[in-house]
Amino acid sequence: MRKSSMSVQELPGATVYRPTPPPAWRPRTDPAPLLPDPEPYRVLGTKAAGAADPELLRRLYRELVRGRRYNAQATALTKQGRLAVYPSSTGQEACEVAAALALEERDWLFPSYRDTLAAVARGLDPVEALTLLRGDWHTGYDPREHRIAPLCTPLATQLPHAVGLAHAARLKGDDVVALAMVGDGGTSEGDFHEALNFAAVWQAPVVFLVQNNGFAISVPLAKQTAAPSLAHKAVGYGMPGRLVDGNDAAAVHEVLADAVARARRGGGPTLIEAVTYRIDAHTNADDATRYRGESEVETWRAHDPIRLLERELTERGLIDEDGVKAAADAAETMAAKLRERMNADPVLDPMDLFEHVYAEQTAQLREQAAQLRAELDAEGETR
Ligand SMILES: Cc1ncc(C[n+]2csc(CCOP(=O)(O)OP(=O)(O)O)c2C)c(N)n1
Repeated sequence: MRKSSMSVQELPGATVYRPTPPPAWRPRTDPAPLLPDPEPYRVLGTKAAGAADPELLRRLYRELVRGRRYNAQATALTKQGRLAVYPSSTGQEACEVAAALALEERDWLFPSYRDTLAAVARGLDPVEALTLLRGDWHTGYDPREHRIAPLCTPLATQLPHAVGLAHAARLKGDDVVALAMVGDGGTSEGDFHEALNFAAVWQAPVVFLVQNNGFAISVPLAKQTAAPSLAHKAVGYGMPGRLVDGNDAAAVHEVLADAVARARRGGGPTLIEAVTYRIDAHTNADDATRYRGESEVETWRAHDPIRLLERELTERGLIDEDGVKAAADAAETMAAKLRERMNADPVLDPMDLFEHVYAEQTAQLREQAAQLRAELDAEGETR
């Protein structure tokens, strides 16, 4: 077929679309202050570290060490059949711990499946935090008591929940902040868009923390987005985007604490991208060697969150060998207790199958429940 040299605008009868802004049009927000810095914000190893609270740094260190041990223990429990699955956050502990410590007790955490450590660092019982991953049918803890939403497996669905809670709290006059955590892959979900859009329109007190750990299972970031950075996505919604070194616990804590304070005083939401790396495979069910090389992992090991913080503490004389040993010993004690408790078989009532699904059971379910009851009773009699 011969190509036409005519452009659309030259076609006879074609309407030429030339949008003309109405006279009152103007950008409602100056985008410049919303833009993230070109480089991730760092504290450790810089002059800014001098201003960091030594007690906070020591606490972050203890939590990072405990968190790494927790990841290793939980992964080992999958191999022993005590856990169905575990998505490790080894390498990402700084994000996990800082997220938990940046919140006040009255605030809410909305974690993803990878954020067990954040929940534990916020004070959740280490065994209760694993209930869902153990294969139990419920969450294992009372979200309202701990102000931790259930660890969320469907990607990004926790984000609109966080916005709804934060907006409702604001309408009620409660100065509660919601911190919602999501992975880089989760930013491609419609729920991410809807949550950020509503959060900005309503100026809801929400902080979105994206842990950019390089991969969504086997999909690297470059195949996930063409955005200059994930933090830049904030500008399109009209909220500030911040870029932080996700392995620098002091920097993540500072950036999160600023965003939480801003949200609490009515300044609206913030999107934070923490640049980090998932050292372990996606879960125990994944083989990461199929999509990334060991040399890449080694590069990131050199930028390890625990090593970075330990170096800072040691160089400034804020921790000595005894302090390092005490943190490791406390982590070992936690792991031993976790092993012991996870090795005990939970007592489950099969009749629970019929609970909490319908307010009023259907006739069919009542019939099935009666049948199971009879079978269990008969089994009990023959034992
Ligand atoms: C709505 C939805 N789609 C797909 C999946 C399957 N899935 C589970 S984890 C995952 C990758 C998510 O990657 P990312 O958001 O970067 O988080 P990470 O696992 O790296 O922490 C996918 C696609 C899911 N859980 N939910």
